Amino acid sequence: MTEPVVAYIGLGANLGKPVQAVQDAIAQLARLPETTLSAASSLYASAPVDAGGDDYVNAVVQIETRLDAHALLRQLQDIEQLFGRERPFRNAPRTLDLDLLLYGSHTISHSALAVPHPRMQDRAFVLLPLLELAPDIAIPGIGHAHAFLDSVSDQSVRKLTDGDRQPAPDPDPDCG
Ligand code: PH2
Ligand code: MG
Ligand code: MG
Repeated sequence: MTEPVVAYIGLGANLGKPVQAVQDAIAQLARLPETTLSAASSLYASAPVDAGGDDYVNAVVQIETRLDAHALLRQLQDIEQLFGRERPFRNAPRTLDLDLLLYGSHTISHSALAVPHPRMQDRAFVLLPLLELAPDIAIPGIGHAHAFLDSVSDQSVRKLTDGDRQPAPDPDPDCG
């Protein structure tokens, strides 16, 4: 039996109900075969980068998996389909995007799969949740993730709180 590999998956959504989609997708990732979900970051709201549409909800999860990288990618694409993902044009708004960011310390350069995910070090919506889970993580061939924080500090990303996720409660009738 092969040793499990620690991998990181980026989640993003900005169509439909993005908070619900990201939460439900994390539950789906926890059910992947030959895989354990070991950690999930907070949810973040982020302005679209190189894309249009509404703000995104983003998160990162850490898994330990015995799936090889291509089998894992197929599983991620199946989950995207389950959430009604359509691809009308590049970086179109999406109900759910699951990106394989890191697969152990592997580098993969294949027409269907590039790992580490290209441009991940340029995106605050990836770096912040990733560093929440793994403050010392290095991006193979690129460098320590935290070294790129300064260069993305102009990107708008904020951690979601419980208040962002639930409808506001009814006003208290006793308060005036
Ligand atoms: N994903 C993209 C393009 N731009 N911007 C934000 N804020 N979050 C994303 O997940 C995102 C994006 C392509 O996958
Ligand atoms: Mg993406
Ligand atoms: Mg993608």
